[in-house]
Amino acid sequence: MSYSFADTEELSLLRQTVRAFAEKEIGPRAFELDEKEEFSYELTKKMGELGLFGTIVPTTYGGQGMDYLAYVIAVEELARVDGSHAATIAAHNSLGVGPLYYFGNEEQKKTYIPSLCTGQGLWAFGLTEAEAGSDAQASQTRAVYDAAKDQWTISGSKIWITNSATSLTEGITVQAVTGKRSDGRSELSCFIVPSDAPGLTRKEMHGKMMWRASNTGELYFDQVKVPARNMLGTKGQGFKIMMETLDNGRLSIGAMGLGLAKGALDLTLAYAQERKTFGVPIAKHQAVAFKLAEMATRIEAAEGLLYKAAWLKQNDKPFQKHAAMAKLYCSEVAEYCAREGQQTFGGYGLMKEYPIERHYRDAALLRIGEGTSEIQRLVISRYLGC
Ligand code: COS
Repeated sequence: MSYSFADTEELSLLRQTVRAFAEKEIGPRAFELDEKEEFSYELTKKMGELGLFGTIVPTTYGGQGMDYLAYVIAVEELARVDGSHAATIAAHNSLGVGPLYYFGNEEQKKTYIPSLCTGQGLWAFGLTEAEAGSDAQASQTRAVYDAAKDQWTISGSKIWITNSATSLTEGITVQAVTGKRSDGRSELSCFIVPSDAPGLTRKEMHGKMMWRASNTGELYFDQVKVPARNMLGTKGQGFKIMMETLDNGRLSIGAMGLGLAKGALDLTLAYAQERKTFGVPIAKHQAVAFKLAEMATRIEAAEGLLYKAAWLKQNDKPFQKHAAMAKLYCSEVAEYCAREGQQTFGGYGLMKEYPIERHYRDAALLRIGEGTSEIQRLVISRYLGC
């Protein structure tokens, strides 16, 4: 490991534990779940038992009290074996629990967070809409206040929301327009919406090329009523809550990219040492050896960047630029390693029963989800003062 701060006994033990779990429990089921596009309740429960829910939440709210580096390593080890299960954990921790923990008041934290730290409950992040993706301020979902009843009525829809359409989903943090700002832009606020709220319809989305065993939902809000105490943060703070949550989420996606890249390298190296052409293992041909060398070098650089970003975050230093860089670079390295790995596997790399094929598909999401590569470049360039 490149950084001594990531090389402690505790972190090594955590890595070994999550790796052993992912290889033993997830690996053997990943092909079938991907094929059937099935979210596994059983594996989700087991990931809960392992302590992968509520990772960075302090133990006072029922969480595991891990630091960010530990969390990143846990996500990385899951993604090394399977993107879908890493996605369930990454989305739940950073996008689900994150806003409740960082922006919830004491009562909200005590009410909602403990059951989300066990694997028995999931929470989703309701930002994206059909017409509001990269332009996240363009939400059309509206919330109207009724002073007589001291409640908000939410109408609209959300799309591509991870973990939102399972029977474990306890609620969603929803960004909605609550008025107009003096500069003419929409005033955006966030609401805690329980998944059983009357008027809320949650529908599983199918037909994804990647992360096929992770749950993705479409949400429809037909006059959904929530009491005023369900506002998260203050009126008009919604967009900042969403943006800060995405800053943290970028560390998770970086971890997924790094893990996927490492998984692709491990698979490719093992195959290249086994498979023979022209009388020798293909790893002995420079055409293949150089690919492996390039993959390993890019992985080392990605790891350094991601761990630095996580270290900055956990030490309360500005980390947002590094998080965007880590998300951008790790997702590119993941795609590179999956593609070069697939090339090395030749025809076998095109067959579904070879995990490298799944890595190749799963990598595609990383440059699109939680802010496209273009958005990361926009964010980084703004930090440079462009
Ligand atoms: N943290 C806190 N506040 C932030 C912020 C951040 N990271 N980024 C922006 N803001 C604030 C700004 O300070 C500004 O505040 P004021 O209204 O008080 O001036 C406000 O938010 C609007 O900022 P800005 O004008 O920069 O917003 P833009 O509409 O230009 O959008 C981008 C900024 C493009 C970066 C944002 O829309 C974005 O991240 N889009 C991608 C969304 C995304 O990742 N979606 C995928 C979700 S998958 S889970």
